[in-house]
Amino acid sequence: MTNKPIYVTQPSLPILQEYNELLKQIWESKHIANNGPFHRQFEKELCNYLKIPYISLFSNGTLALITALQALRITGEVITTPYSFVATTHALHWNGIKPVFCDINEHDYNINADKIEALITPKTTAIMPVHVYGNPCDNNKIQKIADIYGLKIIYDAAHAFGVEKNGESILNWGDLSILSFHATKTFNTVEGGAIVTKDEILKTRIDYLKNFGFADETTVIGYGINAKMNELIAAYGLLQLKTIDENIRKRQDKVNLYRNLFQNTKGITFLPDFENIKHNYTYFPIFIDKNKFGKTRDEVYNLLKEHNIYARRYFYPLISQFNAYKELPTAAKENLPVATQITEQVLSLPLFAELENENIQRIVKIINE
Ligand code: T4K
Repeated sequence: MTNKPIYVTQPSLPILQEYNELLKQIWESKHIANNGPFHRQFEKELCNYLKIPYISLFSNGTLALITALQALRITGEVITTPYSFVATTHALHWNGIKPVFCDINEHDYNINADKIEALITPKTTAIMPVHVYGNPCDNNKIQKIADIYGLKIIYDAAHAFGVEKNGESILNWGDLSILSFHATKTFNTVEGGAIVTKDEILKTRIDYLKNFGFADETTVIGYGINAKMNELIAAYGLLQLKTIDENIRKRQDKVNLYRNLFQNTKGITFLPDFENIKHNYTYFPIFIDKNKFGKTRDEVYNLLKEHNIYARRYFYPLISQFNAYKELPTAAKENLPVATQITEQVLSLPLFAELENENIQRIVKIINE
């Protein structure tokens, strides 16, 4: 144990010598971008690992979200959650779509499916839920509403790499799911992202759109963008797949240790493992009720900082509280009572595979005392 700063996360990296070997191959072939051999292999291996039929790789999760909305030609209004990273709603804005904020559940902090229907208008074309902290949304209810009203579903599954329900990937839910492979995620490719689809033709469309819309040298099928993953990143990702299971196992041990150490702390709650779910342990958020705990979330956040420990308030403020969105009719706090309460209580504690148990004990001790 040292007194080095401890951040909310620290990326796991592939073994440098192994990466050098793959880089040598790239240097020899000179194929460094645009659907090269490592890119194709990475897509194939991800499909196997994630138990999904098709995936399109992206340079980051935000561009994957923006492109997913383009691919399905989503317009008008989209119902989404305010309790997420701001990229979720920004992707709507970049498509000229009006976000409609729906409150979250009290048990998992995902979009409250019972409140979606009341927000549907003639302009609604889709629902964009987020599997926040990798905990699966209530897909059955959301899909039923989408079917009745003829809406598309795009899951922001940025946190949900490898998450399964009853042995099946939750990435197969809805029309499309997007992933983030950012440095701060359980599975990282430095930066990166993906769109998961069950439809081969839709995958082709997505692949065209992420490459300027080019279907061939002279045909452009739409307003494409450049959002491709390059070969250096795809090779890095292939190596990350070798250690991801071990990485998740280590994270699970850390989460269990935190849970044990906090089990008798009055005023601090955390999310459980949910039944029949294979979790990926990307975050460890705690929720601090100041009336029962005696200190506010921000007091705890600042106290940890004094000890060189940098927890993060994922997700505070709510997206609906940012200047860019706060004037929207559904952004009012009265419409979002659960999200408004949770955003004031949340603190994501440091969690990564190499985090030492002694440091977890130290973090909990600082908070408990
Ligand atoms: N949808 C959702 C629901 C998302 O959560 C996100 C991203 C997206 C969409 C968009 O996906 P991407 O376009 O990002 O692929 C981070 C990440 O940048 C972002 O990817 C993530 N969600 C969000 C929740 O968190 P910051 O601003 O908090 O990250 P940063 O740079 O402050 O990093 C946190 C800590 O991690 C640092 O204090 C130290 C450590 N760190 C970070 C990096 C980048 C390292 O040790 N090494 C590193 O290289 O946003």
